[in-house]
Amino acid sequence: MRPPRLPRIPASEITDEAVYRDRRRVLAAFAASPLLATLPGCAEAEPPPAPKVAISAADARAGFRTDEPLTRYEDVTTYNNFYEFGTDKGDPSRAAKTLRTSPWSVTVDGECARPGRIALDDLLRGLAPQERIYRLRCVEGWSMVVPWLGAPLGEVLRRFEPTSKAKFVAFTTLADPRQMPGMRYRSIDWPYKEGLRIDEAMHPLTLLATGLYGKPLPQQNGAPLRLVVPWKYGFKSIKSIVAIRFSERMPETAWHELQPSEYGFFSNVNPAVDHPRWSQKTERRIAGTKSKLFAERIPTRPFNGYAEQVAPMYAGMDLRKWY
Ligand SMILES: Nc1nc2c(c(=O)[nH]1)N[C@H]1C(S)=C(S)[C@@H](COP(=O)(O)O)O[C@H]1N2
Ligand SMILES: [Mo]
Repeated sequence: MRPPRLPRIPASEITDEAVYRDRRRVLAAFAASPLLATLPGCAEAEPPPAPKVAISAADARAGFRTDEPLTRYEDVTTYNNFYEFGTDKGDPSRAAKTLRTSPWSVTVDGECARPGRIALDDLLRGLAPQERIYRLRCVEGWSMVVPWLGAPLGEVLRRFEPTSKAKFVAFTTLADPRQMPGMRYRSIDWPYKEGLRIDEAMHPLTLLATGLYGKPLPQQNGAPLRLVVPWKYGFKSIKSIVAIRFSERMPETAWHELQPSEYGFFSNVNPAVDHPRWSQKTERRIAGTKSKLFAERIPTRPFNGYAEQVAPMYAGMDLRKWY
């Protein structure tokens, strides 16, 4: 039996809808869609409460785990940004099912002693998946708490022996129009690109995720391999990575290229610096067990609450300048 179709939520309940529609407006090729996204994945009945996670003092200090309520699996996997599969939040979970994630290989090159194309299994060989419970703060003003599985990016990168010229690391998403229907819109200049400074890439909080909720990563969340950089706006957490390059120069990134005045290279979460078109002081936390998409509005914290762990990397930098 098919579950009954859920009613569309009134616009008044989704203030953030305006925000992401507004962001989407910069993508010139799109006709403005008057439709609200359908509310995905919400059950009729109240689901059982999320299990309370016990975290050690050491993990809390490192920022590896938070004891905030987890966002429900159903929401983490049906409320997505993955423009290669469409720009509505429900598009990726519908359209990405056909993304072939095996076999998968990653090309690593640039300023390193051991470049090459490597199968995913070899890339991660010997690295036991670690669980990290991170906040994810999208630049649009919503946030989640996600239990990821993955390997610290730094441990993976070290295997390629970056040289002293490797000041930055650039990442590229797969770009296959046959598998990615959203690519027919010339929204982003595909492939999606992201980058980190080398110290950010090597930071213990930076994760190469392969799973969530103890399961392999669903396609819509960036299978089989995606970045998670919890102190930066979500768009830095690039999905379905096929290439990694060490470089001496700061690499171009997809959102910066599209709108340099709105999306910088660093993009550290910063409530003191508004997006040119909306405030970043607060966020809607999608969490808990209530059958509603947006939970309460909470204050956004500098570096998304990871200041203690990452702020020293930016000492002396004018953070107001680096939106
Ligand atoms: N390749 C690619 N990676 C991407 C995106 C995208 O559109 N394409 N969207 C980004 C944005 S804006 C966010 S907020 C996160 C969302 O991750 P999630 O869907 O797993 O929550 O993925 C980021 N990574
Ligand atoms: Mo985002």
